[in-house]
Amino acid sequence: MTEEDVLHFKKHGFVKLRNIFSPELIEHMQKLGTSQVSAPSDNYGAGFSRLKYDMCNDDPTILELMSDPAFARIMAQLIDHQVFFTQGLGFELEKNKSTGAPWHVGSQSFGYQRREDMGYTVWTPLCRIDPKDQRGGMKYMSKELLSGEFVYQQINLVPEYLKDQIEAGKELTYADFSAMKNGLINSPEMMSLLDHFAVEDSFEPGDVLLFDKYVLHSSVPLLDGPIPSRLAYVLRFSAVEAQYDKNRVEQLAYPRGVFNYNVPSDYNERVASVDGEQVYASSYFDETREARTLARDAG
Ligand SMILES: O=C(O)CCC(=O)C(=O)O
Ligand SMILES: [Fe+2]
Repeated sequence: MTEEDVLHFKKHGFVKLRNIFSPELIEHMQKLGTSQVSAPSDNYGAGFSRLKYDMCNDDPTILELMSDPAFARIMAQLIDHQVFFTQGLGFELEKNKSTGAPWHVGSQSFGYQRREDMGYTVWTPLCRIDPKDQRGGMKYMSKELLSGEFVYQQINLVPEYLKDQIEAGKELTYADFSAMKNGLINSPEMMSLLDHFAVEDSFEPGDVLLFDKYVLHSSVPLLDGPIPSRLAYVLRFSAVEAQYDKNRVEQLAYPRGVFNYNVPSDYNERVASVDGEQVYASSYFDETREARTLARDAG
């Protein structure tokens, strides 16, 4: 990692880092992934062939990584404040089939914290990604050009609007809700605009993309070629000082009841309970708090 990487991350909100994870760890993630991802059970995540939320949130090997001096040092150089590992996820794209996730921000994965609290993702594809050939990676937008922070606000307007519409007798479907939520940044015009300015990197196994929660990003479908499917292992991190946002959690949960769909995780409900409480201090983490915390004294 170079000084340039640090500046790139500060400026754009994302940075691709080479050779971060060992072949052994990649193999471990592959094993975890292959055994745990499963076909989406309903609308949520339908763009993926298989996915899994809460994939090994407490896996000992993954937790060991947090006290790995080299990894902790890299994260500390890039991120200005103390963070802790919250959640693991797996996303699989099938060749010539899966569309993955459209343009979005981590409004679900960081749904438990306030909009202004920081969250970070380490996205790790478990196979080679060549954006000039078979593709299958991700594309992302520099925060300097367009920050996705407004999407957290926009999405949080939807549940109350939905409720009022339903109370006024409108019949709404999951598709209507989905369009209200994702339609704005995935309209043909906005998609063309984002696609034009997006960055799509190449990856070798062991390389990662670090991005913060305001970075707009989208899956890139896996095209024809020798790789049958692409699995990515995803680590989420939260700032230690982040506070529980109960209203956000309830807003996110509301449409689920209405349209009877399942988000593949109840993490946001479980992780804390009192509005404004420090998530890191919640009893949910009593057993593993130390193990999840990235050391900052590693230099
Ligand atoms: O792997 C993908 O295609 C999507 C991953 C993603 O959206 C995320 O990690 O936040
Ligand atoms: Fe995402």
